[in-house]
Amino acid sequence: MKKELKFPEGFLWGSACSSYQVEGGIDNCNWSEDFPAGKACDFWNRYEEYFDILEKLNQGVFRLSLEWSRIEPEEGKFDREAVAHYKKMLMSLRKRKIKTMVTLWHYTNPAWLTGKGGWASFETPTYFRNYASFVAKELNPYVDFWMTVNEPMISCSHPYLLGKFPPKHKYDIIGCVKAAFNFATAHKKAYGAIKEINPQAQVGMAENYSFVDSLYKDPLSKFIVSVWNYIRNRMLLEYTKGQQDFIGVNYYFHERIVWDVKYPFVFIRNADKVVSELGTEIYPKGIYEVSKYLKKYGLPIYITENGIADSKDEKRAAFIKDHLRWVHKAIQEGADVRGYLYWSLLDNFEWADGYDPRFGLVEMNYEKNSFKIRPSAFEYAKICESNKLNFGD
Ligand code: IFM
Repeated sequence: MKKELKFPEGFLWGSACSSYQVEGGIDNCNWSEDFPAGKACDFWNRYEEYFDILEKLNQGVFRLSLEWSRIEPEEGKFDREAVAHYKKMLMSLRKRKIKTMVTLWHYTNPAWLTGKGGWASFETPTYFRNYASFVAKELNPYVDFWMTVNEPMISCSHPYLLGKFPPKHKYDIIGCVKAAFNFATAHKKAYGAIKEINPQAQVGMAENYSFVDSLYKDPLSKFIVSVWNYIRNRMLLEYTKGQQDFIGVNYYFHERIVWDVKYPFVFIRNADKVVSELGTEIYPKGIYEVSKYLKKYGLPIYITENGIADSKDEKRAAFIKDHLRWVHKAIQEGADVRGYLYWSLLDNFEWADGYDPRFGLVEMNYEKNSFKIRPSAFEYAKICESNKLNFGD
């Protein structure tokens, strides 16, 4: 049976990327020594070619990030040429009538900030505010949505507890707590700095929200779910209340709390279910649960990331449609979701996992410096163009 799901008028369709993952030539940041990204997609030079693809795929919004280490390569010294380059990128999107979503910080710090203690230092929010203020003065006319920081909770756990991201500390609980506090403070300061320049600016942050659930329904499991849910999905929002104009949702995870001999860990992300190539469970309904849960904040919601590592492009089209079906249901039930940005436009540098995971609507051939639009991208383009989802075709 055919079924058609219409999205609200003006719903934004697009995709996202971040500077270090695509630009190439960034060698002055906290990642470049341990995890050099090299030339990446050479986005810095080839952005016009990639923006042509956005147009071809009927996308109306694009999310990119600014590289702090390019803009402020030395403490207090701002590079006007770098900002002018970003200005050209944003103007090109504008010319193409594509809305711009700009992230100020997506995992990378200028190298000089590492010497100052990075995100575990209480000075960092002030450095961040200065950077935000400089950038907002220069780029304000070309930005539709500002996002201060990307995935602050992941940026506390992975660098300070799990040792996966720089500075690769393990079980540094104090570092982790300090970073959480500093990210929230940095957001608030940057929010204020941008609003000083343009009180009408739309400013938010992108957080990695997870649908937290338990496998068993005993009181202890339920209690752990509520505590973990607070830490994972609420704490930062509560602390920055009144200083977010919209909520940016990056949705990838369904975390179940389990007490079971089969699973030696309390939190599992994959209970023998269908997984992506990175081993994460594919759980489309979670995007609905998260959107419904966030409804209580009374703010517009944008899905600022949702995507799958799928090198053969076998699961991507269904992945997008299945998630959108649940987004649609959340909207029907009152969640104010106003846009969906697929992660990512291009295959790119997936942090500690390097270049193997393939998230792109566009397949990169890094050796040959060439690229090819994947079939799933054209499926997504139909949805972007028609503003609706068809099943049973
Ligand atoms: O590639 C990352 C991105 O930088 C942050 N959110 C999750 C993506 C996929 O793992």
